[in-house]
Amino acid sequence: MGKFELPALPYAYSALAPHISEQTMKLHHDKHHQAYVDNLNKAIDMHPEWASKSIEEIIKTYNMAPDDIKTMLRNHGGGHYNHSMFWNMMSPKTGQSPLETTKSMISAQFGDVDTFKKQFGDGATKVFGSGWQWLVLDNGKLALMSTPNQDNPLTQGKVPILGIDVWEHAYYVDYQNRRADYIASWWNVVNWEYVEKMLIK
Ligand code: MN3
Repeated sequence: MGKFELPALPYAYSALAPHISEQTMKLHHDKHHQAYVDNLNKAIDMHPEWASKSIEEIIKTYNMAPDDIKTMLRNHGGGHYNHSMFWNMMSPKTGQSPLETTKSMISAQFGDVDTFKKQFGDGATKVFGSGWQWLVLDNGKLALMSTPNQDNPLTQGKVPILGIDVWEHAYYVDYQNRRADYIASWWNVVNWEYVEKMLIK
């Protein structure tokens, strides 16, 4: 039984290489993301009244869930939601630049794209342990934030626009402990077309 399913990767496992290897993508998608989906479904099976909720509703309201599944919904619901986004935030069409609306919103908030990348990268470097760095919409304005573990900005009423997974499982095979190198290389695979769609909708 289970309502949530692992979405297929929107490109080949090898499509982001050399920035992210085929091996990392296979482990990350087929093992880690699958485990979040499986554990989320276990939680739903324990309290089937939660089966009618969308993943977004779960992320926003897990705090109201019964105590025995609250943490499962937070961690595994968040894991499923974060990774479903993350695959689409990257593209095999490497070397993209921010498109028109994105560029002007970034410039308004951060000065210019390079300054934004520096601040986002600094935030991603500083996430202690496992977590995510995000670009979010907060009351219509772009802002940076990080979240621990598999928490998502949506829980705090912010809209995630772009995010990087800085759990070691996202980069250890390719970069070992060099998180900063992973972040620097990750910019090559950012799907700025996705970001633009998020900002103009
Ligand atoms: Mn991950």
